[in-house]
Amino acid sequence: MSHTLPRVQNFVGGKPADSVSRCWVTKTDSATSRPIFELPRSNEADIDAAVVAARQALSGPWGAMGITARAALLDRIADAIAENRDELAALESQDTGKPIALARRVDIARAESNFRFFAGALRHEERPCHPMDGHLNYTHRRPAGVCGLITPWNLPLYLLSWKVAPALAMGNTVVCKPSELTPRTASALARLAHAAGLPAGVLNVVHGLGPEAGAPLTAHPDVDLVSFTGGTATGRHVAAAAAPQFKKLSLELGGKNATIVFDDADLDAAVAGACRAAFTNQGQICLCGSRILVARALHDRFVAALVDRAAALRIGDPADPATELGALVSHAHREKVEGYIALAREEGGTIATGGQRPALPAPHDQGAFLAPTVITGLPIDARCATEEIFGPVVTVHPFDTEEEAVAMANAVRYGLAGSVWTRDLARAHRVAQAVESGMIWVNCWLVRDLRVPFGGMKHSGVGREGGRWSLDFYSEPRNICVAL
Ligand code: TXE
Repeated sequence: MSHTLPRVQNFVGGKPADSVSRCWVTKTDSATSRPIFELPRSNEADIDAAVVAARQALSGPWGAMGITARAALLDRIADAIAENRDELAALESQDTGKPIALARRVDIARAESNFRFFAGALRHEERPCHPMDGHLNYTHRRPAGVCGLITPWNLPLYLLSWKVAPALAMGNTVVCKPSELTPRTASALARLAHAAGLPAGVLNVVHGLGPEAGAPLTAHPDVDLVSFTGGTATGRHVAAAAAPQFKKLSLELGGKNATIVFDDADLDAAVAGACRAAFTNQGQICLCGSRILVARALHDRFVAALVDRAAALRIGDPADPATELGALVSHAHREKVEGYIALAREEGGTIATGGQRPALPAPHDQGAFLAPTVITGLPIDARCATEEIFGPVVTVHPFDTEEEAVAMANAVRYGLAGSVWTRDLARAHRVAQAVESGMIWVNCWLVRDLRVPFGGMKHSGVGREGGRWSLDFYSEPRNICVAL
């Protein structure tokens, strides 16, 4: 039977390729419910071919390329992303349902700066030297080898480039398995990187479903390193597959991050920050502040102001540059999020705003949209207040003391991020240090410097990436000791 939808291809050994199975998965535009393209349903055989290509490329011209040439190549990839910004933003917006303005401002801009940053990091890196009496130690780096990079659908090119750029900077080769929901910018990156001069086999992309294409990549005996960003449940499978083979492993998993607002906070700034933290990217960012803890004296005023702000967000066509909130990534994901809203009602919560599908004109009346939702009155240990919902839903809880706020923030299995809003400098530091999370913002949210460590505690992940942490992770730092 002939097909009518465009087809995305894998990219293996420097060339586009169909999957060995010749089977396809249909991708639906979540903002309209229309099928838009097909992607390869790859399996173990495709992963194997990509790993073979990546292993061979390690010893080809890529292996002989020095730091200066590699850094220049990363800069050329950044240039190519910048030159193709509009096309990439349009693909990302349609694949994810996110507003085009967000895709341009955040996703594609950040993908460019990931390559730019690691080009600079490579050029300016200082390596330790430990002199002894009569001996000299110095640190030498080898590439980790073939890297398996598995990425999710919420920030597709942003998160993929966060892994690919440092992996290439350190001289590795990579096999990428992007999310089956958002494959197109990964294929575009492979094409642009090769046009920029990346040798064949260095960057391979294999599309397909997690258990069929992701699982064989994590378990492949010739893959030296696995970097995974995704849900905590999948992260457990990835860890179980990688651990017996002693692969280097980095896991960036879910979060249930607290936004803590004290009674001395600048209310307007705190409400604006909490609203951004709750609803950016339809609440589908692992760093989103999905639980707001507010000093009791401020609670009612805070909720009223948050409700006004949330209800005013412009929701609709992701391709409209004025849109602030787009569609969720899929209809199945919206059902999951709606299930939590129903559960919140059962758990005794009050829906202060949202909770329903917005009325939109065709074709977006068929899309997976959901109004930004603020829930109050839930116990802090309710499932909606402790499990990752990953949608435009936030719960608000009052607290009485600083100690109680910290205890509430820490009473979840996650430990990724959070924010503290107060004018009391000493308290800001105390609380930031007491909250169990990899990252804390004080009077701001999602301000990112690419040099700082990024990663989670508890069930939010294992390891750190960013700046020198990425350089360490994507290489084998070795000590060489010389008798003088
Ligand atoms: O992600 P998965 P899903 C959370 C969020 C969301 C939940 C599930 O709560 O509701 O996870 O989302 C690949 N071996 N986050 O199911 O499954 C998969 O193909 C190897 C938080 O969409 O984690 C995709 O490429 N790989 C998160 C990638 O893993 C497997 C972002 C992520 O998909 C695999 C996304 C397997 N067995 C969701 N199964 C964050 N930390 O930002 C699937 N995959």
